[in-house]
Amino acid sequence: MTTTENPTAFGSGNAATDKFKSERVSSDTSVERAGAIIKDVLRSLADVVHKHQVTYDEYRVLKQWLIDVGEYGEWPLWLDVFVEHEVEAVHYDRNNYSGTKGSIEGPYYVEGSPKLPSKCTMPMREKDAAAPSLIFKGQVTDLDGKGLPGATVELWHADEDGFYSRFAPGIPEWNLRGTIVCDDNGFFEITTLEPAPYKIPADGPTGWFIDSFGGHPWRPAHLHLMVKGAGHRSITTQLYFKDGDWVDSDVASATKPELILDPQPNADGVAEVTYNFVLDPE
Ligand code: MBD
Ligand code: FE
Repeated sequence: MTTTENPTAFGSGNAATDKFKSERVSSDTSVERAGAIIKDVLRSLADVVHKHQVTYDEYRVLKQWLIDVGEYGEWPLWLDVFVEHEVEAVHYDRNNYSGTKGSIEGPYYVEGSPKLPSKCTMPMREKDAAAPSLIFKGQVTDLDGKGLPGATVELWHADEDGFYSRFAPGIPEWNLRGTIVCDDNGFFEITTLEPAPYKIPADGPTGWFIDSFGGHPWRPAHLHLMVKGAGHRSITTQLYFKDGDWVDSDVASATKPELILDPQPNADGVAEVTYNFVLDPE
């Protein structure tokens, strides 16, 4: 290919929708529970329509926008940005987790990333290798601080331009994605790069939605993680960078004070940070 494709809302949206559709999800929700939830959703909508005296023009604009979100494939994006953090909070509380805090998965996780040894460098292009490196290391432990042998740390994050492999054109399939297999004491040491903040695409319905109320479209720079250990509950979380842009105003409301990294230059001048993951027993 001789031309460079630009990422579009339509492209990343539909890639996320295709990925999600391939998962075939289900839930054992009873008819009674579904009825209770759906009635409350409709009651809340009714309250909004009356409270704000919503007009027919506004209703039709909503209808068009809902159609657009679907056509651009942006339901995974919109829902994960505006709704998932509430579901994640309920999940963490109702299951009485007491280890490392979770955060939202977001639309860009891909299962089955290549396995990497406990000390590794993330798959990256020359262009990524030229960006400032980050050494991210730590240990996966149980609640008593005992290392979990062979725990896995799945890591995925945006590149230095804020784009994710698989969801933006021209990036190798598993770029900046990997499943790190920890050593016999649960330790890992990953060399990667500090990702850029993520901007919701401006040329699609999620971007228009944010513009319509004068919001900003940014997520702070972040690492996505899924951490698993035998006999322990998996966690999905994210880590952010101290004093980074948008850490205090994430469009996806997914930051937590416990999830902020503060990398410092090591003896070689490379930014390095240690973060330990604590998993609850099953
Ligand atoms: C992201 O990178 C992300 O993590 C979320 C939750 C939503 C949109 C883009
Ligand atoms: Fe992300």
